[in-house]
Amino acid sequence: MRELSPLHKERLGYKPKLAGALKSGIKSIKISKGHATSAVKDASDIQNLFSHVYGEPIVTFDESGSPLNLSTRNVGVILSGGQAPGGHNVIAGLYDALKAADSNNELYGFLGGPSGIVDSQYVKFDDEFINKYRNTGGFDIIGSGRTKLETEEQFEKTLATCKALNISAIVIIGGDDSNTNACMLAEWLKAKNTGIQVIGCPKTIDGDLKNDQIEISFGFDTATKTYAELIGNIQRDANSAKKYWHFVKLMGRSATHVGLEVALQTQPNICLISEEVEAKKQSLESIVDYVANVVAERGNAGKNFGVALIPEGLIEFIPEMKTMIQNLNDLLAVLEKDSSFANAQNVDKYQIIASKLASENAKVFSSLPGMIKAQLLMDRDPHGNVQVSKIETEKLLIEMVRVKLAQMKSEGKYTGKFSDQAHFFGYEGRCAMPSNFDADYCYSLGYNAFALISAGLTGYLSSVKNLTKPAAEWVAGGVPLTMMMNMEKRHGKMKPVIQKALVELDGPVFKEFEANREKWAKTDCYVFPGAIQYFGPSDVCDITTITLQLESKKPARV
Ligand code: FBP
Repeated sequence: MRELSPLHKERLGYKPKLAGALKSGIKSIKISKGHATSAVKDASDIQNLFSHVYGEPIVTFDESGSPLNLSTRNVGVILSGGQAPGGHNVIAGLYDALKAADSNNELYGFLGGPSGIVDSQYVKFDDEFINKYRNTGGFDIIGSGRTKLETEEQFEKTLATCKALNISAIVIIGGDDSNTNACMLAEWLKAKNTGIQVIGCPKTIDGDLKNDQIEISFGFDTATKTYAELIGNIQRDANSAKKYWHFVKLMGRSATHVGLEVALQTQPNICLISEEVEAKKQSLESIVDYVANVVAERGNAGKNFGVALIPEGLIEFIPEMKTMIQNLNDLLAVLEKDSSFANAQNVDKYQIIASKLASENAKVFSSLPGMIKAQLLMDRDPHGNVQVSKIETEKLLIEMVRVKLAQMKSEGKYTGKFSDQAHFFGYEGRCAMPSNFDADYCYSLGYNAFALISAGLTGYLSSVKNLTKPAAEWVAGGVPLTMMMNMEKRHGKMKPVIQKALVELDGPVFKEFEANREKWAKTDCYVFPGAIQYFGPSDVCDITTITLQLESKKPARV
């Protein structure tokens, strides 16, 4: 039996391309500092809450400037939140920089996410360990988790773990919530004068941790290419058999960056954009009308097939649903403590809930099929979010579209036949073998994180920019985490959080989609991207997403 596939074996030997200034090696890197920064919004609140790490400058690595401090040190690393292709390469880049600086340096990996550092569960990396994971997908090197690092007790335990292992810096690889917590930890450790630094790395397939300084989070490239391959295959199948409408829910907890990118890569007949639904205050009924009209128009032209992309987070962007879910969240927080509710049958729970929700919300809740009601009652994640990956929005839409089409048929407005297939693509993409782009980008982010540590910084996010250019032209540096923060309501209280980047309806990516969607709905313009290629011409293997390419042309906001 073979232990590794031929491709896996070959990829272990891939040498990731490093960003320009990092290429000469950790010992030659110099740092330049810019001006003091301020928070993107609510600056005085953020400054008060993060008085020790607030306002630091953006930094850039290049060949001039001040040298780094490469004294011997131990570093710890944590993978936090959902998997994203390339995480192993962040750790490999960090490890290589750390060992190149001083072979006595040690890298510790905390097991199972942030809880690993609190509970002091760890491994120590060596060459043999790291080499088995180079350029591979997944987070299985040390595992991940969604524990929120935020309490005094967790911070005390983190400090104790660091002291026991003589760790002077922690790298947290995570999304907006994890990096918000990284900033809180950096502030706490600095306020206590511990000398322990915290550096974040921007991770999430959702692509919503980005701003003027961070062009894209890692994993988005590989995940969208993986989904685009699968959607392309489905489109070809639909176009061959000509008998099914495929409704595909695509991951992306809140933002529709994944759906939009996949739509641009594949040109499906329908792609719903949550942010547009919210902006236009579209009701569930009007969304169903839109989808049914596209199906009907195609069906009346003899095309009883098509592909519709549904964003995972859609349900929370439909105004009446959003209001109902907020009311439901508050209610469940109270009912959770009531054991008679916890032990009740689902049908009884629905009645209790309907009787306690505000009347408009009760109406919306009661109108949903039992399957969706049950899914809405499932546990929230540690950040208080509904687990949208478990809500079968694609099936809800199929059912509602079927009813609408039957009505249209009875009115003589629809002469076709509707036969459906439902899919959910999410986990299929989160652990794919990283594309060359993600392998290179992640390795650079990890290597760069060690440069930030060696520059004595804390509360920074590792940044690599100019990503649509060849890696030799990428610009490495760091952005203060406080610069990306603002105050938002969470669990009924105002909290400091990294601002999530939703799809901008006046941005070039949505505009490109908007200009084409009508044509894609009526005619069959399907594009079949095929599988990610790792070897071959650079314009096939190294290109990044359409999103990044379109956004790189947009003038920077001041
Ligand atoms: P992160 O934000 O932590 O990167 O995770 C994103 C994601 O992949 C979402 O797209 C999805 O809703 C969620 O994770 C699902 O994760 P889980 O299975 O832990 O609920």
